[in-house]
Amino acid sequence: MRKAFALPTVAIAAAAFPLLTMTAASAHAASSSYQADLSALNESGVSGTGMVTLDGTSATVMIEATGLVEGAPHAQHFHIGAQGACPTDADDTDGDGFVSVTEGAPYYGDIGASLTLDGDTSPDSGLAVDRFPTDGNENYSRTFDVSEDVAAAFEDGTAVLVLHGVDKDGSGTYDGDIMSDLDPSLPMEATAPAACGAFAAAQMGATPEGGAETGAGSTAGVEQQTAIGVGAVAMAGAAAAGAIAYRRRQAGEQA
Ligand SMILES: [Cu+2]
Repeated sequence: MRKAFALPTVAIAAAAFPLLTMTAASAHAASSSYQADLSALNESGVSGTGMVTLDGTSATVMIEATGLVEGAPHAQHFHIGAQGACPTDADDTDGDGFVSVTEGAPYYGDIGASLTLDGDTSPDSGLAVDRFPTDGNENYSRTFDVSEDVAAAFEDGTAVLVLHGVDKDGSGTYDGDIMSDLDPSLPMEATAPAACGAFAAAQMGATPEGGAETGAGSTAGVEQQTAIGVGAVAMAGAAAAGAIAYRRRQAGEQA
């Protein structure tokens, strides 16, 4: 019985070895992936996830979020240059009932990139309300070049995803007497942060599929998956061989 199991053990080791080789190769890939889990601010009820694959300064950005104000533009940015963290509703230091962009800045910093639907993505488009998503349930995807500062912020852990715009009084739109700290012609509801999440390096398995069209890194990911598949088949085969050998041995003993 010991002899029957020895062969499958060798087969499993052989199947596992190419998998380890592929994982090592993937670690040298040019692109890096980052994930931000969004937490609600200003009692927005917003939740979601941001995924970024960075290849040099080319960023492929995917955001899925629910609970945003339907039919109203929500500005969204990479904020950089501070702690790489998010405020909480307790950070309403001026007591006006909102955590404003100004009150959040010590945590997440200034705008590094504007995640618009089209056109310019620089900080200059920070309040380009006609080019931001207006869906209550957002599904954003865009690839564009970010500045060296933004790319560096992802690498050093200070990049933060912030979605703005919250209907705090439940009127169905942005309104109210308190005006924005960014633009006094806009209500505070239009610019106050609705959700925030700090980016952290993502696991290989969490790489967004949308990043697959660019770079050698994603190709390596596909190859790695293939290797896993081959390895799994080989292991299943080895297990089956072991089971057959075991049954034969059992049958031999009973006969
Ligand atoms: Cu912002």
